[in-house]
Amino acid sequence: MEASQFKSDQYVRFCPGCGDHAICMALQKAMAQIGIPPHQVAVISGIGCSSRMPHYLNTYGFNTIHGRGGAIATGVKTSHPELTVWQMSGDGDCLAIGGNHFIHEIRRNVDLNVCLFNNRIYGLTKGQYSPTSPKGFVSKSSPFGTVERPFVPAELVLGARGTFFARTLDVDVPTTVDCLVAAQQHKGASIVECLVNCVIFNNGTHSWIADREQRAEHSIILRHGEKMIFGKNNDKGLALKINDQMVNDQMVNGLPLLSLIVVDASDPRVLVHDAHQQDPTLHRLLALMGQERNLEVNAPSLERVKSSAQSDCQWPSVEQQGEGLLPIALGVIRDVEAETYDQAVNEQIQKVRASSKAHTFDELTATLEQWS
Ligand SMILES: Cc1ncc(C[n+]2csc(CCOP(=O)(O)OP(=O)(O)O)c2C)c(N)n1
Ligand code: SF4
Ligand SMILES: [Mg+2]
Repeated sequence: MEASQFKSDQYVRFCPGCGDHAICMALQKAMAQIGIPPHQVAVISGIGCSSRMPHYLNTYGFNTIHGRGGAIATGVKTSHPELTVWQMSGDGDCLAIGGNHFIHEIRRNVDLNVCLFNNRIYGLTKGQYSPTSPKGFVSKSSPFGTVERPFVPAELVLGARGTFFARTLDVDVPTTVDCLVAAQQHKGASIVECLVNCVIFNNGTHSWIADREQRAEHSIILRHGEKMIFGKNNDKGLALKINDQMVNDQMVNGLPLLSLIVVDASDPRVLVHDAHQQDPTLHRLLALMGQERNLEVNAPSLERVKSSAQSDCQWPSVEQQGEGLLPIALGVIRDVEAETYDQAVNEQIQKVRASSKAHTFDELTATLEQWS
């Protein structure tokens, strides 16, 4: 199929330069690659700039109410399991007003594909801070800087026992397409965090990895079965460190602390990515890598990190480096199997129907116990 078959005839109202344009294009490409015809696809959203996405995709669609896309998408998938259901949601829509629906669609493992557009701002309502804005962020609704601790979406997904999590970047369309295709192939709730730029109200929010010169040094694309290698010369790798030399200080309930470190790409300790590992310990470490720079506007590690960037990304030795210098993970971080809610509900309905004495309303009132 062609991407053009998934393009609607509607005028695209995202601002020129908005990262949502690129994700829209990646969605059309991914849908064509997946090959499920438009009439078997439903795209559900809440409210926000990113939630306008159903207008631009030539599929069934419903631009619903703020924060409720997850509840409606759950209903669509459960009542029409034959449909492929996507949910489009912003960081405000999904993590503020819709936070409760979000965690429960993940916990239930409803077979949905969720694009979480994280521009760390409320775009549509003109620039208020969101649950992913870093602490200290100055916005229309926080003129003196926020005093709140932000969410790391990956942490929330894994905390809700998520079975699929991927992270991608608006300016990297090929990786976005790969993540979207993998999300659709996964049976269960697939969350793809799309890091998007709001050129009007939060320009450059992801420039640490979005800027072409910095991206190779500051991010890593994880691929199942492949070595965790990154850097503009592919000269760095990720390895696991157990703080054995500090065991006495850092033992937690008898367990040593685990951390990821950057080593030379040729080091035999370089890890191979296993997205299908049920145990989420390593997925969590990978998903949280480099995230402390997203937590605070003036994160203590940032000055150090910035000065290393200015000096053309001179990475310090393993002994010198702190977690702030680990790259941000992109690609599919977790993809594990588990029973889905929609399948379980429908199997239960079949089972109850098969053993029930009443199959019509008349039979129900005539043969079974009645309530009034
Ligand atoms: C019940 C309700 N409360 C508040 C709003 C106002 N509102 C509309 S969109 C939005 C936030 C949008 O931010 P986000 O979800 O991050 O999407 P973006 O525009 O950044 O893509 C808010 C607060 C609303 N439409 N409905
Ligand atoms: S306000 Fe921001 S998020 Fe909304 S369309 Fe414009 S650039 Fe995109
Ligand atoms: Mg937003």
